[in-house]
This record gives sequence, C-alpha cells and structure tokens, in this order.
Amino acid sequence: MTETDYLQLHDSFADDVQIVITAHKSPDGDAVGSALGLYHYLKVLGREEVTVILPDAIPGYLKWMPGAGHILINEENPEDAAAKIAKADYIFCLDYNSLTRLGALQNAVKNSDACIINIDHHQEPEDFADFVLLDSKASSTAELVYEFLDKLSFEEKLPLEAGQCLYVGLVTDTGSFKYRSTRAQTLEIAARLMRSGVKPGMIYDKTFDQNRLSKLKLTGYVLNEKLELWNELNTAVITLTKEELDQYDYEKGDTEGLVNYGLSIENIVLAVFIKESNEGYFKMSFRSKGGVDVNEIARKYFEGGGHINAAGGKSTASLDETLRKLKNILPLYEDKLHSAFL
Ligand SMILES: [Mn+2]
Repeated sequence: MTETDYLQLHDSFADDVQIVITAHKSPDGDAVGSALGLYHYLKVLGREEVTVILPDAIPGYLKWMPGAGHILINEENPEDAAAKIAKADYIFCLDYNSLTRLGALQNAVKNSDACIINIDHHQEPEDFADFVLLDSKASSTAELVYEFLDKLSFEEKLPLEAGQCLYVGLVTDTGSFKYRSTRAQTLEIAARLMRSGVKPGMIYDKTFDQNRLSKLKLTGYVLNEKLELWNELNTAVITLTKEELDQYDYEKGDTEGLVNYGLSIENIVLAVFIKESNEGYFKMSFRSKGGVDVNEIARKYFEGGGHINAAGGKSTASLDETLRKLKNILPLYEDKLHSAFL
C-alpha cells in the first residue's frame, strides 16, 4: 500500500460504498478480531453497509466479542452471503492470502467485481487483490489492520469495541505476547489500544478463562495418554480420533492450543497435532522453534502452510499412514531439529 493508495481508499470510504469483510475458514482470534475491529471502525465512519462474512461458525471462546452476533456465516446462510458479496464495492480479505482459505465462499469472491483489499501476515501470498498490505513479520493481522486504519487518517477515533476486537487478535496470535513474532510495534499497538480503553485482564478472562470442564478433561486425557515423544527427532506428536473427541463432548475450539503443550517440553523443537475432522481427513497443526520451518513441511507434504514456526495442513491418508509419512519426512530436517537451540 502506497500513500496514494491510502488517500484513494480514504476518499472511497467517505462515500456511500458497500463493504464486505471476510476472514479464513475455521476462524481464530486473529481472523475474527481483525474482521470485527475493522467492522466497528467502518461503522463509526458512518458506513452502514458493512458486513462481516465468514465461511463457517466462530468458536465458542470468541462469541463474547462485540459484534460477533452480526457475523454472517456462509455455511448457515449461503444465499445472503452470496447476495452481499455480489453487491459489494469493496471486499476485505483478512488473515489469509489464498482464496482457497475461504472454502465454499471462494468462487463468490473470485467472481465479484469488487475492489479486493488483502491484509495478512502469512508467507507466500497469492496474487488476487487490488490493494495489499502484507507483512509476514507482523505478529498478527490485527496489528496490520491497526496500521491500515491509522494510515487512512480519518479523524474519527477508534471506538472501544474495535480496540477490544483488535486486542483479541494480538493476544491470541502471539500466545499472549510470548511468541517470537511479537515485536516492539505489537506492544506499542497494544499500549495504544489500552489507552483507548481496552482492559487486557478483561479480554484475557473472557477469551481464555471460560473453559468447559469437558475441555479441560480432554486436555488431561491428551497429556496422560496421547502425547508421544519422538526423542531422536526432538519432536512431540499428539493424535486424536473422532471417537476420542466425541468421548469428551468435543466442541469447536476445544483443542485450540493443545499442540503448544508438546512444544513446552524440554528439548522438543517440533510439535505436531493430528486431529480427525468430521469430513474424514486428518487436520494437522505444526508448531516449532528456531529454524525448523513448518511452513515448508506443511506446504510440501501436507497440503497446507502458514508461518515458519506455526502452520497447518491436512492428510487424507489413514492415521497410521499419516504418522508413517511424517516419520519418513522428518529425518530430512534432522539438522534443524538438532540445532534449533543453537
Ligand atoms: Mn493471524
């Protein structure tokens, strides 16, 4: 985005335009936080015609967020979503950089005549937007949305609701400001959000400390029974089948963060979480330390991608075959797996 781009968008948003904000499927705190943060700000500008559209439902731990009830879910309401997208003048694509991350929504966006604005922090972006604000060093898309709104230089102040939503994006994507992606700018923005009224303790409580007992018991089960160490590869692996998830009344979001337990073990530099999805394939989450590039592993071998230390993928093979494949691939990264701490 150049200064001229910002000026042009500033003028456009002062007009009566129809705006749609999208984020990726299986939305996380950053996807929802960025989308709703932007939504609340555009509302303050007087843009009544702003709609947040997500491919599928948001997880329970994010439902408290201001504006969450206004999100249009494509899976539940495809006709309305398609109609809004067809009428849109501007479509924001937040926290993803490939239209495939929109699932069933992707064709509607691809075929739309709207001006597309892509704001994201994932690696290896695809080229589908008219305006891009991409920075793979940013901690979160929320950080970039804040920068975007700042540079649009409207006089209107960020409303508290927008600040709260953006703060959720920051705090969830940085593991409460502890991941290496946290940079000085991240904390500066967090401080500015606090000055506009955001209470970090309140956000933390509403987002993280509202567990159902069954979710905690699932965590206990995983730590007791399902956490496997491949010590020769400094790797931790967790697997969960649908049957196991059902035993613990699994709800969307319940396994969020489980993969990080693997990475918290001494000497472990790669953690892999493999979970059976409703569609029958296995979803994979990768977390790593140092130079172990899980974006590459996910992209090359498991139809996914993400960041160097955090990525997602999938496997349509059986669980046994998936584990075998992983065990065959990891020795290729042996050097990195053994030197991540150096
Ligand atoms: Mn993100």
